[in-house]
Order: sequence, then C-alpha cells, then structure tokens
Amino acid sequence: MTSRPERGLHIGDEVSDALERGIPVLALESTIFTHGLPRPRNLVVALEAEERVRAAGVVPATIGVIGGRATVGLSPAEIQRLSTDDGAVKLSLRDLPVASAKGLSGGTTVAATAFLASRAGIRVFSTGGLGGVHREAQQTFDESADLPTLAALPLVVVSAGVKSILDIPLTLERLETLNLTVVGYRTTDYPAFYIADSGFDVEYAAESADEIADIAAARDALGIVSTLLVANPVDADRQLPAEVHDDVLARALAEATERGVTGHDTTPFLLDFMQRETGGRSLDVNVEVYRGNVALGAEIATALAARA
Ligand code: PSU
Ligand code: MN
Repeated sequence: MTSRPERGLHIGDEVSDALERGIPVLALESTIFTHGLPRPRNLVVALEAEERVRAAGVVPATIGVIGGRATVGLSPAEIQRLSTDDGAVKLSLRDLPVASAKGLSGGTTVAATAFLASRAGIRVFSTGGLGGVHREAQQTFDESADLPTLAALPLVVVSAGVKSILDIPLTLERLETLNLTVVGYRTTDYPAFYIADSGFDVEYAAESADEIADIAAARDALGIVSTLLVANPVDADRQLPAEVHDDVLARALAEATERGVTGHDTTPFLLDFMQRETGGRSLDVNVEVYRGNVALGAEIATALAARA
C-alpha cells in the first residue's frame, strides 16, 4: 500500500502532554500570519505570541495545516514554513477535508482553528479580530463561518471585537441570534479592533480573568455549548486615530467594490489595503491588539485550569 497523508488531527507532543497533565494551553490561529499580516513581520508576530504565552506559564498551541496534516501545536519551524509559503491557502472549516485529502498547507481561520482546538480538548483561544457580517451582507449573504462555528463550540475566545471593515451592528445582532455570550473586558463598549470603542455596546463587562472563568464554568454547568466571546479593546492611547481610520476604511471599501473582490478574499484584501495605506500604522495597532488578546487569553487559560 502506498502511504497516504495523515487523515485525522495531529496534536504536538508538548500540547498533548500539557493537556494530559492539566497545564493550561492557549490556542492561536494561523490565518493571521498566512493572510492577515505582511512578511516578514508575520513570522515575528507569530513567534512572539508564542513566547508571551510561554512567559505566562501557558503552553501555546498554534494551529494550522501542513502538507494536509491538521496540526494543533505547530513547531516554530512549521510556523516559519507556513509564514513564508506562497502556496499557503486560507482554510476555513469547510476547506479542511479537501486540504487533508489533497495534502495542502494553509492557515486556519478562526472557525477552523476553533474547531480543531476544541477537538483537541483546548478551551481558550486568542485571536486578533473575529470574522463577522460583511457590509451589504443583506445582498451578498457574506457572513463569516466564524460565527456559526463558534456558536456550536464550548470555548472562550478572546478578540478585539470585529474590524470596522465589517458591519458591526449586524454582527452584534447575529451574535445574539446564535446564542454567543459576549462580555467586554472591563468595559461595555464593543471594540472595533483598530479603535477601542465602535460606538456600539454590549450588555456585560467582566472585570478579571477569574470572572471570565466563572462565566465559562457557569455555562458548562448549565450544559450550554456555545463560545463565550471576550471583547478586549486596545488601549485608547494606542488606537488608530479616528481621522486616519475613517479615511482609509472608506477608501478600502470603495476599492474592494471597484475591483469586485468577494467571498473569502474580502477580509485579506481589506486588511492589506488598510496596512499599505496607513504606512504600517494600522499594522502596529494590529500587533498591539493581538499582544493584548494573547496576554488575556493566557490569564483566562490559567484561571480555568486552576478550577479543573
Ligand atoms: N479578522 C481580522 N484579521 C484576520 C481575520 C479576520 O481582523 O486575519 C481572518 C481570521 O482568520 C478570520 C478570517 O477567521 O479572517 C475570516 O475570514 P472570512 O470573513 O472569509 O470568514
Ligand atoms: Mn466571508
């Protein structure tokens, strides 16, 4: 028999050992560095995130697909390989079977990462911004698979809300429909990734990682299977200035329409445009936001592991 690519989930040794021993683990996605951030900063950011997690006494599990193998806990060499691979594809949940059978490599979106993390038994996942409902979704039906996927998984996911490239009020409506619990971290202002306050509110704030762990534990005790979303805003003094943000966003949206960008290309296109047109300023904010989410995710993973 010829050898076939590995079909199931591969869990790295360090992650599998940590899960067995009850050491906290934090999942991290890979689309952020295959399709969200430009080279060479993408690799720096991905490796730095892992370092930060480790410094907090938590084991990082960066998730992605290498040569068809869905991997929970990529090695630094695998992260490097993915971050420089021109053939790396953007893999949402529905793409995983094809990637696996065809031996493709790629970055996993929030939806795919969350699914694989959950299959491995990981409970906390930090990302930058979630996918959500795109502007004009009333016509295009473009709503990220992140939302329904997270609605069916028992995770805690830390993000800085959704980017203002999306329709934020429509996204908040869908979070409600899908039974996704949302808490702001020390605020009820819902953040819009580059900016601390989108102008829209959530109902509840949580004041600490411990309180977030309490809410997750209460959810589990009630038998509710749905992700707890933690919206963690960037510090107001580090956000993208409002004038810069509004100007570049308007131009990004116009350019996407003009070029007819649709479907899964939309998010990477808009992010890339924002980065180029702000001369890297939005990139600095992006990195800052991600650092904050990784740090909070590590604290939550620790708080949850302490009560197991
Ligand atoms: N939002 C960001 N940065 C990103 C993404 C979203 O601010 O890099 C990525 C995430 O991996 C997310 C995916 O899961 O884009 C959503 O893509 P889509 O809208 O095609 O579902
Ligand atoms: Mn989409």
